Amino acid sequence: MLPLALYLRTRYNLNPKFLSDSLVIIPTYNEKENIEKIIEVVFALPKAFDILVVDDGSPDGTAAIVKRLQQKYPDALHILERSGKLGLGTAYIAGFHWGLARDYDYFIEMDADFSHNPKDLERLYQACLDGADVAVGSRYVRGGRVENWPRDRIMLSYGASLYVRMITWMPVKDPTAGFVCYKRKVLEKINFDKIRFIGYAFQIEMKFASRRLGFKIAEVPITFTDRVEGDSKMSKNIIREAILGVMEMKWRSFFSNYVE
Ligand SMILES: Nc1nc2c(ncn2[C@@H]2O[C@H](COP(=O)(O)OP(=O)(O)OP(=O)(O)O)[C@@H](O)[C@H]2O)c(=O)[nH]1
Ligand SMILES: [Mg+2]
Repeated sequence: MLPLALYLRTRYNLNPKFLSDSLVIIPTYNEKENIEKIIEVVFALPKAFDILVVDDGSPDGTAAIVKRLQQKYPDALHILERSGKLGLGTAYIAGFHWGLARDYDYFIEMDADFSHNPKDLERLYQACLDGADVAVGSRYVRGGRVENWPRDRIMLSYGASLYVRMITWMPVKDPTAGFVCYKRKVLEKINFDKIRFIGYAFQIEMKFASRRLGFKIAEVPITFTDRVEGDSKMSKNIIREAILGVMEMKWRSFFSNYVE
């Protein structure tokens, strides 16, 4: 199937939907500097990935760029538009629902800002083929790296991962990672109504839920690079949400799982 996809793509500039079993979900808020480039890089990979952009009404016109590109990739590029900035977590959940209603087997979360290298998509996918239910692109396993982040941002991120591991006992070295491949069966099992976080801590909770439900999580070392273009959306609120929220999440898990 793979060589056929490559042939059709290079020879006829086709990216037929039926050839892709994987959906890359990219949430966007004001990513006009990055979105076109990242879409092109994903579609230039040897393996066929479909893309769903979940845009929260970006004032900078990110959605219009995606819609223009849809004319070039009508079968493989999709967009879900929401009315305003509703948070990363709910953007992903909307994307999961969209993809689950279609016949994808693998769902990959990826940022638009090139912090996640699209070339690693295939390694995450491969880890799932090799037996993981959830493959995490990890900065903090052997071979993983962070590039261009100021020291305090690395400390914050690494500190957060230690804190999460201490509270949750989750054997995941990079629990806040946002570059993750989920098998369909994981997303089918998790009841998204039980996911409380709507901001960045959503990433922690998704891994926690997967683990709580007995799914196998593997970490794949990646190099994470700070965004070069566009603006950060990180804020103090995000950090506040996470500190208490992680404790609450652990507490709740004694009484309920993520199914009902
Ligand atoms: N749809 C949607 N996307 C969001 C929202 N918040 C952030 N994003 C996107 O989620 C991805 C990750 O956000 P970033 O701002 O890169 O967060 P970060 O990597 O922690 O911080 P910086 O790289 O320093 O900006 C990017 O593609 C953002 O455009 C949101 O509320 N809704
Ligand atoms: Mg980023």
